[in-house]
Amino acid sequence: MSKQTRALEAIIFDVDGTLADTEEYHRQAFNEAFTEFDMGWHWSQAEYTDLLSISGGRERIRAYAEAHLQPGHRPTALRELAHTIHDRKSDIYRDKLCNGHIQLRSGVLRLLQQAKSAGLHIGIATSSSTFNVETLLAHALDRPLSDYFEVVVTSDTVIDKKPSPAAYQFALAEMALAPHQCIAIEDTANGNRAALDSGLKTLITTHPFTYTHDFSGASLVVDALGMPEAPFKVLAGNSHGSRYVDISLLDALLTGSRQPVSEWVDDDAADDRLIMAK
Ligand code: XBP
Repeated sequence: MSKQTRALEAIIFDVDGTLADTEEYHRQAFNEAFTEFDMGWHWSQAEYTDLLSISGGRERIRAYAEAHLQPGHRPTALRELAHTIHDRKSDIYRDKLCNGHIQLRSGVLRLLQQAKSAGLHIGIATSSSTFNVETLLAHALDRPLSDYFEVVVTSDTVIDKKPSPAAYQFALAEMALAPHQCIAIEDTANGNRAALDSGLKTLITTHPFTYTHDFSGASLVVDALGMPEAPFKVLAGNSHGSRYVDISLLDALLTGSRQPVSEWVDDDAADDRLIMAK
């Protein structure tokens, strides 16, 4: 089998619902903040499932307030109210991360370690805040965040939230890579859209809050990255005979055919081989 130049140079991860199942922590934090502010609001899991169609907690609160407060509130007042409640919600969320036992989703640490060993670029593109990401990964990762992620794009980096492609475009620019060299791993329709509109192919890992989302255009939809001893369930797309997500499968999603990682050569070696062949 001729050696094949690998296409995959980077993996860009979403955070909430992708690296870890954090959305239930977020939902509880929203509700505790609503109680503290005596808003009379409570987001059930079913309601939160719908609300996850809005990226960004502050935007989620403001949209809900516009629909549930008595009319006549000035837009600036609604914006300030959402901002104040969201700041308190974020403090409560981070306390939950610090006092809970949040873990990375199945297969995430295995894939991070494999990608790092293979010299791939690894990035993050999220609609949540840098502080939230740092708090989550300080408690869920086995090493400092910077040991894995060379780029972390958050709501503090770019203003526009998903489905805007801004976060992925910023991450690509920071890594100086072209979209065709990267793949995004996401969990929501907005995240899938944001990555696709950035020119990236996408792998979706679903969970109860978002499995009903429209993932049109995704290369593969599975219920988790999976492990050799706990394979994923394929919900849509071509898994190329894989039972769990590894860098060889991610490369196959970019190239259309699977090559064992041992068959990979990097671009420089491939160029040298081509020169020799002339
Ligand atoms: C998920 C979001 C966030 C979280 C809540 O971001 O949309 O809004 O639900 O976090 P992503 P905040 O999927 O891009 O990681 O309250 O900090 O927004």
